Amino acid sequence: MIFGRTERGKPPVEPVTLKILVAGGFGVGKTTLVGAVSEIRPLRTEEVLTEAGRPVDDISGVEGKHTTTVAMDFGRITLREDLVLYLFGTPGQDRFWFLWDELATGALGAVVLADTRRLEDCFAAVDYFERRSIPFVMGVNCFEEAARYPVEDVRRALDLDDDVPVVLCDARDRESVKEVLIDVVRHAMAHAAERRETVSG
Ligand SMILES: Nc1nc2c(ncn2[C@@H]2O[C@H](COP(=O)(O)OP(=O)(O)OP(=O)(O)O)[C@@H](O)[C@H]2O)c(=O)[nH]1
Ligand SMILES: [Mg+2]
Repeated sequence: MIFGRTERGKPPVEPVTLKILVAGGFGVGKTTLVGAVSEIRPLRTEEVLTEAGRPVDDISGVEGKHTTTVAMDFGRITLREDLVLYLFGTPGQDRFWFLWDELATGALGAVVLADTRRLEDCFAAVDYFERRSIPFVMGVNCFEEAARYPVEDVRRALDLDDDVPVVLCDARDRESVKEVLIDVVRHAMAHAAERRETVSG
């Protein structure tokens, strides 16, 4: 190595780093998703759901849940030698909405996770990204206990545009989550190219 050059004379690859948000309703598996793919020990900000929080934290449908994200999840995954994603998981509860703008700054795209048993919980996240023209992919986290629906039914129920990818996934499974993240990058790239065309054309 001489001043950053490898023996073969090629400069070392400086990876492109992209910021991706992982959003969605309370308890849909955002923290699980970041933890499943991150190659660094994910940073978590979990707090115990307490009796005192019961009036404000609606845990119906996620009774088995004992902790919740209060600021963010952070993880990293190298998709290719020259492409690294930084993942930012948002808090799922309404009382943490004030953090979203901070987290969304500079994001290339997002995954909105949904649980078909509580589909309406992701309306707010969908709305948020649509309003700001941040490209997102809808990831349907397939919990064993939940009924399976065709992706087109989910699209219709959420009134998503035709170009928004809807994919079934398992937030606990590294390969499955990787596929979703690749979809986000592809979708965001297509979105950016389209925007450039609109501006120049
Ligand atoms: N069966 C099943 N359980 C899952 C799956 N994904 C997450 N879980 C479980 O669901 C619970 C909630 O997951 P979290 O990852 O904490 O959800 P979250 O979206 O980060 O929750 P908040 O930060 O509180 O909004 C945990 O107990 C997970 O183990 C899944 O795909 N299948
Ligand atoms: Mg969480």
